Amino acid sequence: MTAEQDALLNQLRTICGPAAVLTATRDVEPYAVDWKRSFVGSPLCVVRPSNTGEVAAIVAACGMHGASIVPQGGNTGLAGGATPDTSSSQVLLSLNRLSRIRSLDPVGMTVEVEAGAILQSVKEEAAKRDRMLPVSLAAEGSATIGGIVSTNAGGVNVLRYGMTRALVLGLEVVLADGTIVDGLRHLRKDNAGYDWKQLFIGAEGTLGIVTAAVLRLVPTPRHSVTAVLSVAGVETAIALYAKAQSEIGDVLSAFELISGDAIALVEKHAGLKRPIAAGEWFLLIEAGSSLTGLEAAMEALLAAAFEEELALDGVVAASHQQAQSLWALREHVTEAEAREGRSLKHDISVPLTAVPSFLADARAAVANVSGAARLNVFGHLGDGNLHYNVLLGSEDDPAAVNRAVHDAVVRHRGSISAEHGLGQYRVGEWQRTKAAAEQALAHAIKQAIDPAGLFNPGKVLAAPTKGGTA
Ligand code: 2HG
Ligand code: ZN
Repeated sequence: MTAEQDALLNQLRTICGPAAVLTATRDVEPYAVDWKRSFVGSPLCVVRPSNTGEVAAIVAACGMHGASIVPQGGNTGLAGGATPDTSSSQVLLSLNRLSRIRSLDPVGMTVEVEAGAILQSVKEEAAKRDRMLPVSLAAEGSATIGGIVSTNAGGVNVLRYGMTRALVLGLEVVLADGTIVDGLRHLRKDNAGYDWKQLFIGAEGTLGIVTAAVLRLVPTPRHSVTAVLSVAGVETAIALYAKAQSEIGDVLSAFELISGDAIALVEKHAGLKRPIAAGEWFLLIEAGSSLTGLEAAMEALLAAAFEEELALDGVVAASHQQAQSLWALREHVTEAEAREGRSLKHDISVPLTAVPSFLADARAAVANVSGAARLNVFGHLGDGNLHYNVLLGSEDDPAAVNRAVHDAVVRHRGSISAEHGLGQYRVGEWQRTKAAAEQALAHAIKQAIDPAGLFNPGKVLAAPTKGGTA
C-alpha cells in the first residue's frame, strides 16, 4: 500500500468512523464479487457512509488522493457495473446505509427515498398507503433505489409503467468535486432548463453518485389477473399481443415470453411443473385495474385466442396463490439457467415486429460459430426485449457467440443492452457496434461532468481510441 493510499484510508475513517471502512479480505469479499460470480475485483477498501454529507466528503477525499470510486447498491446487476477492478486501488462506495424513506405522499403520489433503500421495502411502505412503486424485478428483495436509478432498471411491468427513468421526478447527486446537487423536487412538470437528472439515470455511477431520489407512485390496482398460454410460434405470440392490446391494452401490465426450452430448465432445476400443454413458446400475461371485470375480460381474450387458433393451451389463475405459482415459472428462469451450466447473457431489444426475423437470423448466426450451444430465450416480449442467453458447449468461444448475436441485433436496428446496462461486460461490444457520433457524444458528456475520470472507470465507456472516439 502506498503512503497516499494510507493517508486516504485514514481520512475516510475520520469522515465516517473506523467501523465504516472495511479492509479485511473477508469483510470486503462480498462487495468485490457480483452475485453470479462472473466478475471478481479487489478494492482498496469498502466505505459505508451513512448520509449524503459523508458521501460528499468521501468523493472529495478520493479526488484529492487520485483514487477512483466504484459505487454499489444491492450488487444484483448482471453486467459487472458495480464490481471494482483488480488493481487494489479503487474505493468501493457502498450506499447501503443510506436507507431512509424520507417522505411518502399518497396524495401527490411521490416517495422521497435514499439510495440504499431496498426496492421491496419501499414497495411495502407504499402498499401500506394503497400506492405502488411499479418496478418489478426478481432481485427486488436486494436491489436498491440508487441501483435501479443508476441502471435505469426495467423488469416485468415496463410495458405499462415504463423503465425506472419514467418514475424519477427528482434526484440528489454528489458530483466529482464533492458538490451536493439537490434536485429533489416532487414535481410532475418542471421545464425550467435542461433536465440534468436524466444524465445520471442509467449512467451506472460513471457521472456522479446518486444519493437520493423522488419517485412517482401509482395507485395499487385492486384487482389483477394472470394467465399462461402456449403458442406454436413467435409470430402467433405477436399476433396475440396485438389482440391483447386491442382488447385489454389499458389494463395490460405484463406480456412475457418464455421458450419451451426455458420452461424445461425450470422444471428440471426448480422442481416446478408447467400448468398447460407445451408449445414452442409460453406467454405470461397479467392485467391489473381498480375496476372489476378483469377476469371476464381475460377469459374472453383466451376464448378468442383459441377460436382464432392463436393459442394451443391456456389457463387463467383462479386465485392469488395460483397467479404466484404461474409467475414462479418465469421468475426461476435465471436461476435454472445458472444451474444448467456456463451461459452467456444477451439483453437485447429489437422493434417488436422484427422479433421473428431476429430470432431466425440470430439462431443461424450462433449455429455458424458454435457447435454445441443451446439457446435459453425469454423476456419482455411487449417491450421487444429478449434475454437471448446461450448455454455454451465446452469448445465454444464466448466472444464469437457474443459478436454473432450482437451483429444480428445491429442488422435489426436493435440495442445490445435493453435493460441491464453495459457495466464492464458490454463495453467492448458497445465500442464495436455503436456509431462513432454517438460514442463521441457519450465521451463529451463524461468529459464535461467527470473530467478526471473519478467515477467508475472502465464501465459504460471504453477509453477513446487515439485521434477519435470510435
Ligand atoms: C429477467 O428478466 C432479468 O428475469 C434477468 O432481466 C435476465 O437472467 C437474465 O438474463
Ligand atoms: Zn429482464
